Amino acid sequence: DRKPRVAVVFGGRSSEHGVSVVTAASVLRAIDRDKYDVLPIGITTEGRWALTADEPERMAIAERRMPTVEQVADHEGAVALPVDPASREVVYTEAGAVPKVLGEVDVVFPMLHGPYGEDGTLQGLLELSGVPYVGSGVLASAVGMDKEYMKRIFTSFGLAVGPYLVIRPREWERSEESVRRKVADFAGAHGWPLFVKPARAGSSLGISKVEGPDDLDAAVIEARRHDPKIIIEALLSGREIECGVLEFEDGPRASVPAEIPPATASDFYDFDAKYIDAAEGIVPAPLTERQTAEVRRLAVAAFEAASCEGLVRADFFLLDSGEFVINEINTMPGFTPISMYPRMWQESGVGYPELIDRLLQAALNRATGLR
Ligand code: G1L
Repeated sequence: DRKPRVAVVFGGRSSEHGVSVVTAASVLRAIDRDKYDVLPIGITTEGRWALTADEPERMAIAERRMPTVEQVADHEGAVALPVDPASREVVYTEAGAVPKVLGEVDVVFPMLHGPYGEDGTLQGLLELSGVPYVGSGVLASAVGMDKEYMKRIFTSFGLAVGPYLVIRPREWERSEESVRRKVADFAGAHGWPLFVKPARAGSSLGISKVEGPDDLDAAVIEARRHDPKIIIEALLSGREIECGVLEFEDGPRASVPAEIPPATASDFYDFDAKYIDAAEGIVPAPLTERQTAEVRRLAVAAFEAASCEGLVRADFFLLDSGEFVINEINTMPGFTPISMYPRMWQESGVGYPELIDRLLQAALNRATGLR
């Protein structure tokens, strides 16, 4: 009886290429080789797909430099798949090559950050290829990437969100002046500072804290470099609480929650802090039993609201009023053994190898096609 073959797809043309390689190394180390055959597939910084060496020790940060797929792709026996997403021509003419390789795979563990990775597009390719994959599908991935639709969905499912304002591409292009007025009204209601963010961005890039109207234009221009649609959020005063949700055989369950201390939380602009200094998080969060039960209920509700699959990390603010407000969900949270999501599950009795096994089992048990 053949072992299921797992393709771990990592790297990619993202500012967080290195984070993905380091994370894939942890996953490659932890996957149970008695139970699964593993096929590491790296995507280079240029967008070339390659069957890479199954050598996680070569995928570590060395001499203060992030690792790249190129390091493991250039080994003897490496195969560059004939797909180059950088070139339209090759994608269209050779698109069949991806399903062909993936056709020999039972399940994909996608570990790509940002656009074309966690936004639902890769998930769509895998749907078309008929290959099951770990984590959320097309819709939940796309929702998790778009801060506007995320808030709209939470609101419609009765989850409280903080005050926000969306600036659509054409609004800014037609009249910067009317956008400035709209923002001034919003600040009149909710106060300064405001956070100006690209509506769809995988990391913390393009985010500014704006103290007053004079800094608005620069912040909008910076955010628009990452996404022409931007979202403006009020500052919420409260504690930052996170909770992991994992799909078990009988449905999703919430982990113990964690608290991100303010010093780390204010490093929002530094994405290294988000992934590498995750060790700062306090697990379990010092909350009352009622607060713990409440945030776990809300985390599962957020998972269901967005139709998530496999896993999600739900991030909340606990306001001074005692109310939990959902900030965002992350369908592909930081996933090294010291990242918050695995740490929250460790503390809940599910260790890293078991976590990976449960995610693979959930993906393999899912019917492909309509669900
Ligand atoms: F496949 C999972 F389990 F859904 C999954 C995949 C990828 C969980 C978390 C991640 N995370 C990452 O790949 C990343 C944080 C390295 C970049 Cl998004």
